[in-house]
Amino acid sequence: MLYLAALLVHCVPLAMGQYDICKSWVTTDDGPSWEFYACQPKAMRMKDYVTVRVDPAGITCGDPPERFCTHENPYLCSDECDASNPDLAHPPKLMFDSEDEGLATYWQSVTWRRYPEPLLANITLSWNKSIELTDDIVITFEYGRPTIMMLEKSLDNGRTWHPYQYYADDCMEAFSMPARRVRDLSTTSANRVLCTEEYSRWAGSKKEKTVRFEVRDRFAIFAGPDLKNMDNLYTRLESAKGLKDFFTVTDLRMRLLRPALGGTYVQRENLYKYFYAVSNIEVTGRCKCNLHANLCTFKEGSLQCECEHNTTGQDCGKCKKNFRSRSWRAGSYLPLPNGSPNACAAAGSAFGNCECYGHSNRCSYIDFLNVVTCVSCKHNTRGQHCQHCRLGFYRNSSAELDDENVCIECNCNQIGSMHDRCNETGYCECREGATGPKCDDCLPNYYWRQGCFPNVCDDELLLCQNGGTCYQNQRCICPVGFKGVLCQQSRCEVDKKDCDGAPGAGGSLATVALGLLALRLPGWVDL
Ligand SMILES: *[C@@H]1O[C@H](CO)[C@@H](O)[C@H](O)[C@H]1NC(C)=O
Ligand SMILES: *[C@@H]1O[C@H](CO)[C@@H](O)[C@H](O)[C@H]1NC(C)=O
Ligand SMILES: *[C@@H]1O[C@H](CO)[C@@H](O)[C@H](O)[C@H]1NC(C)=O
Ligand SMILES: *[C@@H]1O[C@H](CO)[C@@H](O)[C@H](O)[C@H]1NC(C)=O
Ligand SMILES: *[C@@H]1O[C@H](CO)[C@@H](O)[C@H](O)[C@H]1NC(C)=O
Ligand SMILES: [Ca+2]
Repeated sequence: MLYLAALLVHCVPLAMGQYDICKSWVTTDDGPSWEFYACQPKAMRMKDYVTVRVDPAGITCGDPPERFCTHENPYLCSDECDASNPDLAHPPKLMFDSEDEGLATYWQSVTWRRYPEPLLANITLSWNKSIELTDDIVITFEYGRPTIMMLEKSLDNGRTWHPYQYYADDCMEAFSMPARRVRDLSTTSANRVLCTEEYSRWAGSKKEKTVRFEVRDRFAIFAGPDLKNMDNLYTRLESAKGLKDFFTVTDLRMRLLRPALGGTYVQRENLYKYFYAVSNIEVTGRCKCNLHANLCTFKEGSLQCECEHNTTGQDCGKCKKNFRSRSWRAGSYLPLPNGSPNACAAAGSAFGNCECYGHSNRCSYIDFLNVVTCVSCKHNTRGQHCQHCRLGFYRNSSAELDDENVCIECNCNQIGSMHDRCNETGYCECREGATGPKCDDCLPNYYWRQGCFPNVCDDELLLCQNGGTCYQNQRCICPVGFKGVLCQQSRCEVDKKDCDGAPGAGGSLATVALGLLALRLPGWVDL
């Protein structure tokens, strides 16, 4: 009780915000020691760490140089884009620079001179790292916002993509979706993918420049309008299935599908005023470190969590070697306010002194044997400490005991082997005639046919006689007039009527021929 009281006094960290520190040095009755907490890195301006790709090739203006005009000045087409002139070029990197006071710098697409072919462009942002969004994504368009666009996200470094939000001046027409607003979502629909008309209508190109993905409005569903009740948000992020993942991305893609039209229909006689121009893309978020790190650094071109709690990996997604006495778990925001670190533990440490080599999360006390044993060992292990392989599996000699690959399936051939168990080097126990580590081969002088059978005939010792041919070591195909396993018996030897009763001359001719053959093969009579 005294010990507990001491803990309570000391374990509240001197935190500036929530989940800021991963550990602190505290003094208890047992002396000083580390206390561990769930922790996460601070939110950052993610555009500083992004790689961008603009598709298709040739969509960026200026190669060859071209003129464009604006919706405000549709017939004064004196603006010029020229990729070879730094003052007139509009490369993708200008979406991520810091804007000086005054003039905006922007990426710009070619104009819509190919109308009515659609003017399509993809802007793909990649971090090569899972990011948790903490604020709105804000995309700033100069000269008007697209009338149709889509935001997509990937969670696996661009292998698969999912819609994140649809934007159109008419959602029904563009995407067959009803228009919705994020502000109208409820606690049960906070992670709904919707189509919004709020950012696509023409309002004059200078007035409304931004397109948003509203992270704050979605957070506010749980944390209140000023995000004051973050505890409630963190509780929801922990408990509502898929909510945390909804705000997690490794990549984002803006699919620009139709440019600003200046509030009217497309005027074919002046297509130089239709194009995309993006001056800034603001993405605010934090590295996803599974609540095992409070620092995230940019190393060798990628963001990397500085993992604590004896975890490792880009997202602190696994336990360090020799710290796998239980399975890896993400830290938890709960219980409030410090959460649970769910740290990885050294092999042989705590956990009721029951080592499970990371193959089980649970131990149980067996009363009548007076032992503590691991429960439901995973990765095909078994035993009190999950230290053995299940029957039908054998120990992977190149893997540590705490490796997920520690047990390899025996994979014995079902027909060739006695059972599906094997010895420590993976050798199965073979039935008669079978061989090989998995018993899927036959010994010499055996042939495979749903198992190994001894050869009936072959080319060496068990030759077919009297011109018979050996068929797949299984039987001799005998010429007319002979029979027996090796064609060793003449039919007329056995049954006289086979010789005399044979109708026509063919039969007797054959007998003569075979007789001659027999003369050249002394010894056959002995058989
Ligand atoms: C944009 O990306 C989507 C997939 O997310 C792809 O289907 C489409 O072809 C791309 N468009 C262009 C213009 O590259
Ligand atoms: C992505 O990050 C991983 C881990 O930091 C690194 O090994 C890999 O080289 C990076 N890939 C690219 C394309 O930057
Ligand atoms: C991680 O391992 C080190 C070295 O054994 C140990 O001092 C530390 O307490 C461990 N941390 C956690 C959170 O278990
Ligand atoms: C044995 O373990 C090593 C190390 O984990 C692993 O790379 C290898 O794939 C495993 N072998 C088999 C056959 O599973
Ligand atoms: C496993 O069986 C094979 C074949 O019988 C044998 O060569 C090997 O030495 C055995 N390994 C062990 C560890 O017993
Ligand atoms: Ca810019």
